[in-house]
Amino acid sequence: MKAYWFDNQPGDQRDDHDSGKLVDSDYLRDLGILYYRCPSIDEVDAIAKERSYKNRDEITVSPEKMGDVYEDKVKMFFNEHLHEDEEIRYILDGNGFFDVRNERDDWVRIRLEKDDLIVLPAGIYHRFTTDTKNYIKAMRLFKEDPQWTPLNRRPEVDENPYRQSYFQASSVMLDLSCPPQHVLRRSAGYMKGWPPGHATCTGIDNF
Ligand code: KMT
Ligand code: NI
Repeated sequence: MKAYWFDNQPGDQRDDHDSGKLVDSDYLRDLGILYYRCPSIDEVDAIAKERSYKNRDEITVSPEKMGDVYEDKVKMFFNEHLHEDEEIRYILDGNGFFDVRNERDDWVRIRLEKDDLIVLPAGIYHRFTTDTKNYIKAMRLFKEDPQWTPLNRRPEVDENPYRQSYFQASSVMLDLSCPPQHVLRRSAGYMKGWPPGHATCTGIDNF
């Protein structure tokens, strides 16, 4: 796993788009994202059990497997969307990128490889793409069936109750007086966990 700020440069979605500015796993946690390295399926099963997951499937995203619909599928996965439930993705082979939005709508790009597992919280806006090797095999784990649907971003989805609760939880650390180029520091009372503690602007440059 490697996480960094998306460079917002034009080009193929499958290019790295690496701004060179890393994002650490504490920051991912503040967004409600959990990351685990799972060299065996036992660890995946344990996480799934603890978080009450009931369903799973496997998907191979590649031109070999998908044929003519591959390009359309990859474009579809790259539409910004959310789910009304948590989603777990466990990478079995190949590589891919999950892009996730922070509270300011900046993109964090998370590059995943074999044995990486991420948990995306309900209500977080995200999108997915393969990389230039055009191959990933992943296990998708779902809590329930009905909420598998991706809800593409649009004004009424911004008002969705799952979006609203996610946004409120993740914005706890947002100090609106802090310009984006400055580092936010969490309050002394900050406890590890979700939602994160309050934060204040340090006046120090981010990058
Ligand atoms: C998603 O949520 O966009 C996906 O599940 C993409 C395919 S999983 C590698
Ligand atoms: Ni999704």
